[in-house]
Amino acid sequence: MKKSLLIAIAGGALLVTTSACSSKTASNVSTGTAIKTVTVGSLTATLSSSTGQLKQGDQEVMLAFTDSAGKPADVGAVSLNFHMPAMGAMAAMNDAVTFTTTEMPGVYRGKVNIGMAGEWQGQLAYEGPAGTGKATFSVTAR
Ligand SMILES: [Cu+2]
Repeated sequence: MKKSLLIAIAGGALLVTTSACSSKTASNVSTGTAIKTVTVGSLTATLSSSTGQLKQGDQEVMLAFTDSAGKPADVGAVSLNFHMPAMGAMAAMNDAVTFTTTEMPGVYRGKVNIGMAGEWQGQLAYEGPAGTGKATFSVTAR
């Protein structure tokens, strides 16, 4: 009696360990620290980077979409453009992010070259299995 109970516990522990391992693998995409969290359509989009800041120059950012329950949401095609209106003699600037998908549905890896420090308008849009959504937000590059 005692021995079979012990085996059952050991088996259960093994199952728990196995599922913990696979969930760790599935969420192995590091999104770093949030720069900005934006409501877009019925979803929440979180822009993040390793430093938690948008900076001037070349960099990698992450963009993750979650639904109202906090679950990752695969949105299909994503676009994000950083726009700065014309200021005096400086023409308007547009720096678009180039996204690739990751092994995590709803999590995208982006590359962008931010032209200058200052306040930018993020123009975010998606279209796909979660419908369409659009949002704008302000973010300061340092
Ligand atoms: Cu500018």
